[in-house]
Amino acid sequence: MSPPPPPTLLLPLLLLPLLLLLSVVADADTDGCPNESWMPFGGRCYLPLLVPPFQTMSWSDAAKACRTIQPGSHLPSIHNDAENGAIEIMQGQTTSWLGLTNFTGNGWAWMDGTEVDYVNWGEDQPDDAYGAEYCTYITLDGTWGDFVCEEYGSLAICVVPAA
Ligand SMILES: [Ca+2]
Repeated sequence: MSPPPPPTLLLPLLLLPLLLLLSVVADADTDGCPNESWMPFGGRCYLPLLVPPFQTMSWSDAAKACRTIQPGSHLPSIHNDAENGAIEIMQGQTTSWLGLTNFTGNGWAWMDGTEVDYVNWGEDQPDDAYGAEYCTYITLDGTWGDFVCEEYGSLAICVVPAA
């Protein structure tokens, strides 16, 4: 019969199952997001719709796709450089729609009702170049442009507040 392990080894041996259990629980944690597909960032959860049939689409189709995939989710509002940079990374080699619209002609408003406290317009934007540029997208370099809403050309990134 072997002697019992010294006390200094006993404690780690007893803690090991507890640590394993905690790591499993941590893996299952979605940081308040609907599921593991959503990326937690800054108290919100992001889901780029990158797979077919969700690729580039019109602004209204993108907004609808978000509502369909997760009730309460919407196109992103952006309030600082960090959020702008995160979306720029998530969208990869495409552009994506933002939740910033000017449907009423009375000024730009975020669809989630948050204050327009940050903008990152590209040079000469918004320019309403086609006369009905009521929607906004984020370009490959992270700057924003106004654009025709029904143009099929940008990605949907859905956002929902973390629970
Ligand atoms: Ca424009």
